[in-house]
Amino acid sequence: MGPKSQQWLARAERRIPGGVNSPVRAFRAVGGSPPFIERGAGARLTDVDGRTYIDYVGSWGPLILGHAHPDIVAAVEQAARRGTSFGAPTPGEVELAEEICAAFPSIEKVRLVSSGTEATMSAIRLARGATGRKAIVKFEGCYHGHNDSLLAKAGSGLATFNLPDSAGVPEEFVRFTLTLPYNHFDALEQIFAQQGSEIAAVIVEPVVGNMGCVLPQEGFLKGLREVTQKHGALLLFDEVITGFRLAYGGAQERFGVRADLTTLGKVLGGGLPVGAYGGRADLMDQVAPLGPVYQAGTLSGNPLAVSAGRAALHLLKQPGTYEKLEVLGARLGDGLVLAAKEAGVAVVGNRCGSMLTVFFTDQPVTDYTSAKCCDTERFAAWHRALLARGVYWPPSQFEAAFVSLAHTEADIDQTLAAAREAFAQLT
Ligand code: KE4
Repeated sequence: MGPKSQQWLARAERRIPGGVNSPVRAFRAVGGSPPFIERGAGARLTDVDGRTYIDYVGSWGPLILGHAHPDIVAAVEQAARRGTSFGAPTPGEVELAEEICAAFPSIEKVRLVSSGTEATMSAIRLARGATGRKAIVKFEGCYHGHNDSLLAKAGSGLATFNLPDSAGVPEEFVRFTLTLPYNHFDALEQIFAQQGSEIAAVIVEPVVGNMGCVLPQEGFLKGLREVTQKHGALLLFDEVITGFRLAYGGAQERFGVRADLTTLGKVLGGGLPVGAYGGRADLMDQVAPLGPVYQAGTLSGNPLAVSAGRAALHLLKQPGTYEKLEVLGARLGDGLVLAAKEAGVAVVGNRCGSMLTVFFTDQPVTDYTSAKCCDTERFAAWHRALLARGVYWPPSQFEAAFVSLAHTEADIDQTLAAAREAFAQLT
């Protein structure tokens, strides 16, 4: 990290916990310190020391169109000139809601909020309010934001309720959360057989980004759909990462499974703060002011964020978008696995479209237990070597990397050259 970033970090740490406004940005998992970013343009970031990087974090998913896309910048500029926030309904929010419902057939009505956490917190509350049930099932390794009731980890036995996964969360707040292993359908069937009548919803990342990229095994999502239907529980797809990323209609379009409730964020905001939760009208009509489930937000549907989101979706709707992301994602993912093989480094590459992870292990990664077998020290060394060569890779083995429409094949090839050298440095 350059001298100016070091100065900024020292100054930041005096006033911001860890010097960052979100923990993963502190680079604790990979050692070293984070470069402080001055600007982004297309597929690249430039730090305060003038160093430029090819960016595969993409702000953790939102920047699928690359940084400072001219159409998005123009939309935000125009919106700002008309006022930044009114706390009153605007036509843009209606048009964005219509666009979301057109993209996701399972979403008949939608509420905009300002983050993914707000979206999942609200959707969980709605699921409980609509079903009158308390229990929520989640999966180990899936992250749905920092809602108290979801900062939970599996207790001693699968059927036992959870333990808090953060200080400050009373055990009572996670008493109705059940955590199961991802891709283990038998454990899910067992829980529903025992407690199905108490379960309000199952929340799942249909393709996981938060233990690194892990794909649903054949039949897993369809099984979730069937078992929740059978027991009167709701299926909640957390598509904050996958929505508009894996297809215009997200994982639901890609895998052909319809959720009862869906949460969105990241790409939906075009890089500005937007989250959303939506689903069947009979459920959404239970949300205030129509129904008894309360949820509110000063900046929900904010005109700037809405304008950025609408500009982003307009661009993503263009023909060929997801084919291009698939080609770039495959070039990068396959190239990285080959580069590791040629260097004699054991890795497993998981990829779905333009989201991917290089796991430093020689075993398949299908759930959190197998993800945790990775050699995180080796990943950290590889990450540092990439950064030194101008490639900005997510600073955690347990995060997904993202390719954008701004990346070119030349960028991918430059990345693969840097990766070959970084792998060689490990042996
Ligand atoms: P936010 O509250 O951070 O906007 O969204 C929470 C969230 C919900 N659901 C999924 C599937 C998510 O991935 C996230 C947030 N993702 C993390 C990293 N994968 C954001 C990065 C961070 O925490 O700084």
